[in-house]
Amino acid sequence: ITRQRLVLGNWKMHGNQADNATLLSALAQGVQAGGTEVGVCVPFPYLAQAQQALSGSTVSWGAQDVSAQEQGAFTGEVSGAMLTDFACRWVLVGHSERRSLHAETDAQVADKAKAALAAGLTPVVCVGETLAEREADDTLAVIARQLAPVLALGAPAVSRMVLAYEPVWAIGTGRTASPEQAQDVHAAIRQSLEQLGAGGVRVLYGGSVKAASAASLFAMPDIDGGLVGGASLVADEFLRIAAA
Ligand code: G2H
Repeated sequence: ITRQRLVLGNWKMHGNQADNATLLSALAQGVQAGGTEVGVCVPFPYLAQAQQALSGSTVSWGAQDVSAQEQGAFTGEVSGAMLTDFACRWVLVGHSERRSLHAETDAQVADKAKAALAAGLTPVVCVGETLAEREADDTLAVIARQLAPVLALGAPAVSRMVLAYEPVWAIGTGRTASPEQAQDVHAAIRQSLEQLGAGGVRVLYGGSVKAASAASLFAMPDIDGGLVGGASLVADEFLRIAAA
């Protein structure tokens, strides 16, 4: 199977209308059709701006979280249907910052992925171990535990997702996993996807990806692209990562 390369930006809680306008127009102009697929996951208030700036370009957009609920009395939450209302393609679910700072459980992350699919979005399900877990040699067990409720949704559902491996110790720390370290985990994830019958699912690497490190990471056989935080806020850097 050939899996189309994908590079997604995760702006996290950064941006303002003026800076976004510059960044989005640089991306709209800088990404050509036919190569690596490129998208950005922006804060909720800027979805309309992203939609307006990127419509007609080859760059897609999405959000960084979604409610597991369809609608109702859930103050502060945003539903999948609201995201598709802004023509979102992607939504991150289970980013480590959501898991650690908002106590999202593996089961809740799977529920969010399911809700995203039901709304017609592509969930990008993030998994990854902490430094303590890696040092205790628990990496693959942690990834398997995090993925279990997601894989339990079954092959037809999982086939419509993207996964992202983001070692927590590499996030925003400037410390990237080596291509070999990342590949080891990606190979294990790939194996579980194949066992399920969802081998076509793309698995992105995330964690301090920079233009300088992107090419060697993306050269690994089971790394299908990147989920890029800090470096996605600088048009030039992000475009160089997509080109890698
Ligand atoms: C990991 C990544 C994007 P950064 O969180 O999701 O961020 O590239 O800043 O480590």
